[in-house]
Amino acid sequence: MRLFFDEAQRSHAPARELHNGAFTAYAETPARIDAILRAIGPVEAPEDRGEAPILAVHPAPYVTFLKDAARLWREAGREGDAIPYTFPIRGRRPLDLTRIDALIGAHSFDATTPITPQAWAASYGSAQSALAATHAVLDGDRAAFALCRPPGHHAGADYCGGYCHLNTAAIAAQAARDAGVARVAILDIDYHHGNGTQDIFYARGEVFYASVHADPKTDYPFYWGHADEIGEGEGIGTTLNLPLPHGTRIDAFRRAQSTALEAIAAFDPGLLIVSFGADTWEGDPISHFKLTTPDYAVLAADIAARGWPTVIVMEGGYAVDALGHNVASFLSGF
Ligand code: SP5
Ligand code: ZN
Repeated sequence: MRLFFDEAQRSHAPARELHNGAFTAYAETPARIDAILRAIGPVEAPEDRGEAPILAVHPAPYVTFLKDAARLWREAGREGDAIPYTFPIRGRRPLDLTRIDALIGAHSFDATTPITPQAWAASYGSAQSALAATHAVLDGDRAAFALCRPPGHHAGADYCGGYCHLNTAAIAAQAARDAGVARVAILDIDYHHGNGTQDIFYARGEVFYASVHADPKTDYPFYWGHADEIGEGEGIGTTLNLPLPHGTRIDAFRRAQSTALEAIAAFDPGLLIVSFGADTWEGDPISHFKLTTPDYAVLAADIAARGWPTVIVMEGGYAVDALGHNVASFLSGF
């Protein structure tokens, strides 16, 4: 299987994040990259496909904001990473925002996703890795892996959050659509619901989004991922949410994933994108499921058995010492 990663993805390294009311060490650290590389072996740098496939998902003003935010933060006299603290909640009218404090709040849904001077370059590299894996599969490979870090599934078309700036799975899905694949499915098995991916495709019928995740009644991102969210308009029936309780082990997780795979099979996709998070692992420091390292090979084999051309993009997973083994176990199933 071809494996893609761009060295620029290392550069984004926030110092800290707001966690339970205090600042703690940032969980989505570049050390995650080395843990994965050690376990999966040599990777290829992606070809640079430019900004067009990113702009096919994310509006230009949002991309401009990501490029400018750290500089505007500095110009406002601040040190350290840009962090939002005020948000235009439901119903605020569109405004011509220029102050960095206003811009960053309008383009974020949480205060846990700092924007460093390197955030754009790293996220751009992550998106290019996802695109390279997508094109490998479009060109005939059975499966390909993109070591996407920063991750992507919490980023909406025009907002960041959950350590994500650009939605790599959505960029991959849109690239596949633009290459002529009529129906694309996304299976999200990160611990957290992929609110950004769901939002981007919520009203679209040609991209199916299925997610197995911690119940948003108890877990981040709280406002998305409930079982009654099924899509809207043209997209009714092409969103499937399967929330699970704390303590979930492989049997219940595997059953939920099979439910998702059955729904995807009925949709009959030409290509599958897997948003893979290893934060479902039993020792993950920020999560509450109980999957083991060998379980990931089982889940992957169930996916591979369906026979769809498959692009795997990396999402979360914060137990750095186990992360490489968990990713390698998952990839071994293909
Ligand atoms: C891609 C992904 O898995 N994003 C997860 C974002 C979860 N954010 C909410 C939980 C915050 C936990 N903060 C842990 C800080 C450790 N120092
Ligand atoms: Zn996660």
